[in-house]
Amino acid sequence: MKILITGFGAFLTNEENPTREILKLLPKTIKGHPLVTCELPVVFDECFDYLKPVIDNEKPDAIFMLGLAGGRKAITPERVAINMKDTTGSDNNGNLPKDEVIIKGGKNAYFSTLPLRKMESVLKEKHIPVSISNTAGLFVCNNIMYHVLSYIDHNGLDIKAGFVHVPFMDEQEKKEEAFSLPLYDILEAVIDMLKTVL
Ligand code: PCA
Repeated sequence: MKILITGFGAFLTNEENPTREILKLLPKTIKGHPLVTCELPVVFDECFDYLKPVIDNEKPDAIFMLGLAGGRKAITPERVAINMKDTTGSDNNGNLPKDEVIIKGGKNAYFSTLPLRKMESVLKEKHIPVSISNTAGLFVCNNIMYHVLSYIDHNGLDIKAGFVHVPFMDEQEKKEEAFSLPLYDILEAVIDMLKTVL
């Protein structure tokens, strides 16, 4: 079973992104199962133009997408992606969509097909803060999650997919009071969640 893991780099005021670091630190395999990583541009819709050929070439069995949600106090597996773009801060290409659908005529929403409760329980057992989130926001993370689940649906692909937001890492610059976790704790949490997918 092959898992494709995606992450993002810098965006808005975040000069670093723990998900980019995680892509660099992940092993090449888990229990003999290959992991493939891909850093995506923080740009509405282009993020999927970039990822689509990788999905077509790699033919993964699962797509595990990661992004930073600075300010959150836990690892948050996302339940749902919705067909909407709306933001007050621009993406890395200056796009500032307001009340725009992602795909005209597309379904309103898609649910994650990752094992959310299992992912939650393995992290709870290790006392890593975790909670299932019911909104991935309306910025680029929701955008990539929606595109990927829509692509899988429209092409009848046998691929499990979903998104997980992570909090700030201790190692990055942020407002002092903002919650953060050590990068290696986030990495361990990601590996534990990947094991539930395998
Ligand atoms: N987080 C942003 C986009 C890139 C990232 O890591 C988001 O939550 O939409």
